[in-house]
Order: sequence, then C-alpha cells, then structure tokens
Amino acid sequence: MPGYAGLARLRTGWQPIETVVELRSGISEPEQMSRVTVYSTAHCGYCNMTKTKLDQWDIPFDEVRIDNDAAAMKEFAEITNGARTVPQIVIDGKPIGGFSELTELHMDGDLDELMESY
Ligand SMILES: N[C@@H](CCC(=O)N[C@@H](CS)C(=O)NCC(=O)O)C(=O)O
Repeated sequence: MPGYAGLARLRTGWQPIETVVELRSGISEPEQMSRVTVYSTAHCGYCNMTKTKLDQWDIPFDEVRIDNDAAAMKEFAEITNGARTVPQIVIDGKPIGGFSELTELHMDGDLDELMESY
C-alpha cells in the first residue's frame, strides 16, 4: 500500500486529511473511521512493519500520511502530543506509541483485550 502525502486511508478509501480532522471532531460520520489509526510517512520501515502486523492480526486501521502536509502534521502533533518518530498508533483516540509499543501490547495480550472492548 503506497499511501499518499496529505491523504488518509479510511474505510471509504483515500481521503483528504481535512476529512479526518472533520471526522475526528465529530462533524461527519464517525462510523467511517476505524478504531485504529496509523500515522506514517513514505519509506518508513517501522510503518510498513506496523501495517503488515495489523493486517496479519486482522485489525482494521486507517492510515494518515503526515509527510509534506501541514494539516496532517498538525493533526499528528496534536493527537500524539508532539511525538518525534513514525509510526504512531492511535486506538480509540488514545496514542499508544510506535511499533515497539504495539508489539509489546500484542505480546502481553493487552491488544486483543483492547480490541475486544468497546
Ligand atoms: N521505536 C520506534 C522506532 C521508530 C523509528 O525509528 N521510525 C523512524 C522512521 S522508520 C523515524 O521516525 N525516524 C526519525 C527519527 O528517529 O528522528 C518504533 O518502534 O516505532
């Protein structure tokens, strides 16, 4: 999945980042969004590993490409409280960290628990 700067991949396909900001603030239909969002850039190995793992675990996710796009960067900075690396993974609006934190959550069984709860 290549991904495009300034776009986010939602259930409805690749959308402008502004759509994500609107969805997150409740302006549009929240059901268009997955519970998991991966903030990524191009040529990021950890981002690719994250997406591969989520696919393997059958966890649907949206993807927001933050490179070369001010609106996407702003959204990223706000939701992750100024994280310095990608990927950053957000579940139900809560930032959980990067690839390492995601795999730790999975190994501890906490990711399954988190995804089962709603
Ligand atoms: N421990 C982090 C590592 C992520 C990481 O190093 N990402 C690279 C891109 S693949 C990055 O953001 N590098 C920029 C930097 O370190 O400033 C994780 O597990 O997500």
